Amino acid sequence: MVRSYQKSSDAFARATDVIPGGVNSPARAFGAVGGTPVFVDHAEGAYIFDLDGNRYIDYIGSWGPMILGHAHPKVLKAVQEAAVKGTSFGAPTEAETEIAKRIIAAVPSIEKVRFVNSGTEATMSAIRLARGYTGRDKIIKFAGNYHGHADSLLVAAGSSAATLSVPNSPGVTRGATGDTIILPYNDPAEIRSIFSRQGPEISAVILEPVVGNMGCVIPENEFLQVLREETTKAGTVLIYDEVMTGFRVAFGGAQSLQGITPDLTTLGKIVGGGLPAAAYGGRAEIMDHILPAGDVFQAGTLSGNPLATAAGNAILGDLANPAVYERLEMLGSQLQDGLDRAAGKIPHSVARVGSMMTLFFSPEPVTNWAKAEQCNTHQFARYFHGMLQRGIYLPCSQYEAMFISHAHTTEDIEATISAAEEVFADWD
Ligand code: KE4
Repeated sequence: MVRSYQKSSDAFARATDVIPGGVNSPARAFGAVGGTPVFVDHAEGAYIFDLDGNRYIDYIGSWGPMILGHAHPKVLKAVQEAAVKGTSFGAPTEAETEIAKRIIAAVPSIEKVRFVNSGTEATMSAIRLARGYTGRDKIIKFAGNYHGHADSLLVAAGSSAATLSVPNSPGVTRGATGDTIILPYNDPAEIRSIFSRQGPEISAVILEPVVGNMGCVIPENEFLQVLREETTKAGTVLIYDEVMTGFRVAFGGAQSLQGITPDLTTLGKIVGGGLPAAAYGGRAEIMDHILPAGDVFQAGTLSGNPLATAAGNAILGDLANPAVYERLEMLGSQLQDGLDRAAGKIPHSVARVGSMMTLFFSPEPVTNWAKAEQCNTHQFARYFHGMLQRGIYLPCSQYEAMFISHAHTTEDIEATISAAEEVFADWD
């Protein structure tokens, strides 16, 4: 059955008249795979339904938040009960204290936490805090890691040996990026080298502790150990950007799997249950530098708003059950094995941590951005559309992770594997 996308195509044409590119975030625009995005009518559990009535097994999950599945009854009930009491006050509520306590209980490295409205705000604030706390300007990030669109993080490796960076977007000034150093991911020697030369100047290192934004890339243990050792030695703030991995790969985030204690952690996506919410937290001694406890400025009209905290409290309450992550691991392992088998002799690798994973069309395992760039993105686009036609909704880029939710069933996983087998069957 060839699916019709006519209503989505018409909706996209109308959207592009009034919204740049027809979307409110570029990740949604199918730019990397071609074609026009499907417009969603509604979603429930593991499924989304487009305007043309097509049902898809959803592996985007709103790019991470939907770990319990769409329109989860507990989340809906919590939001509805909160909404009738008012949608925003600009004044403190006890729900904010409750969700702060839940996060602190789940992530031992977090002693105090501040809520904001997006992962971008969380990472931008954490970096400002690290700079205010240390009195230093330089920061380190890693090629292929994405931390939102704050100016200082919109950088690409410069012409030098990956130490100078240049803006990678018009509108970002050299002043904004001049203190940002880019290193290759999973390269302990580069960390040792930069810290031997510039350690006392470096305020913070920020990383994705399991990368989602070049596809799922897993850190090597030595890389993490050297990072923690060198940042501790230099008095540099280690920021674990767990916007994607927080409550995703484990209830305590990637840091709980890796035995690393970062100084600050950023969270997002899942903590708002799909509503706009994110957070940054860490050692009280650092966090107490944030206004009004301290003098590092950060503010937000809707930060900690009652709808997002209601949704967040509901979803974190359910995620506190270890059985949730046992099921996600079982489903993830089943899908990884099935996709790996289905891809057969096509050059590929599958990387997975829990319920986030990526099938790379790569000649070798992807451990950093240089290797990720070798992926055959044309093959990915062909795979993406073949799966879409068969009712499987994958992230629309080779450089994004796919997510399984607790609402997915083994039948969904089997259907996904069968679809992949059909897609690959006629590849020469
Ligand atoms: P937001 O500002 O989009 O809430 O969060 C930024 C961010 C920060 N840190 C990490 C590790 C992230 O993955 C993100 C955002 N992730 C992308 C998907 N890879 C969001 C999708 C989008 O931009 O539409």
